[in-house]
Amino acid sequence: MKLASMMKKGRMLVLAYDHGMEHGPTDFNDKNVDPNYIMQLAKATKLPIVLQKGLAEKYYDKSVPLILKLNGKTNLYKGEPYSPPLATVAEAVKMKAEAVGYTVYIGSKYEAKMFKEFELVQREAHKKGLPVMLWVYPRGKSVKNDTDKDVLAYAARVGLELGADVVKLKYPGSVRAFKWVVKSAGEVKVVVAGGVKKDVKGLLKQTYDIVKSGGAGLAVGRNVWQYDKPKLIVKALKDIIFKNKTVDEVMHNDSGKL
Ligand code: FBP
Repeated sequence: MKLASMMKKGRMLVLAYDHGMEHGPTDFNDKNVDPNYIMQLAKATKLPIVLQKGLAEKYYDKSVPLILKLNGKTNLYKGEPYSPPLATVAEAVKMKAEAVGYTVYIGSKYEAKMFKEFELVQREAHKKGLPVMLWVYPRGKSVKNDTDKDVLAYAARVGLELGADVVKLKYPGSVRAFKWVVKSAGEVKVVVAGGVKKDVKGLLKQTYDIVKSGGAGLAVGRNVWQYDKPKLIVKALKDIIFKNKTVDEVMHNDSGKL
């Protein structure tokens, strides 16, 4: 499905695969370390995919929408987080990306620098008609709890203030808290990162709660491609996000398989 039509309908499911940069191959196994395997998965499930420039140049085959991630960092340095620009909107346009992705770490010592750099990206992307997905991660020594309801609501609001079209956040743990986060984002769509691999039921329940709270869905990596049967997981997530199915319905439909 085109990214624009997902955004218009207010429901989204996106496959994230920028972990090789953010975490290193430690997240991968023999299969999913191969970007070709992930491209095949995206193609089979028709999911938009998030890639850094290097992977996009070598592996992206235009079979699904591309969200080109324009900045990134490793997790080797443990100081105040800063994510430098690594690719441009012009490159995203050249690669026929349907959106660009960017991370800002609010609360970091380098917040102001990242805001300034993002401002240029946001303006250029909108000039070219590309929506912007903003990873807004509260992080750094000033941030005591990055899943606190008020901290995440602040992150959502910052995304709105900065001109993002979609914000990607962590989940605060409850429907009540997430409703406030979504409300704080105004018209900006809110998607949630999957985080470390969960048990299937936990993942589906959280996804159901996200949608119930007014969230758009997920931009998910490990909780899809670390499973043995990622296509079944995607089908279940799609049923919840796009077809409003319940966890029980989804588990029942695919009982024994998931
Ligand atoms: P997951 O669904 O695997 O959590 O991926 C979401 C994501 O935002 C990726 O796009 C990114 O690589 C990673 O998480 C960053 O994780 P963090 O900075 O929290 O370690």
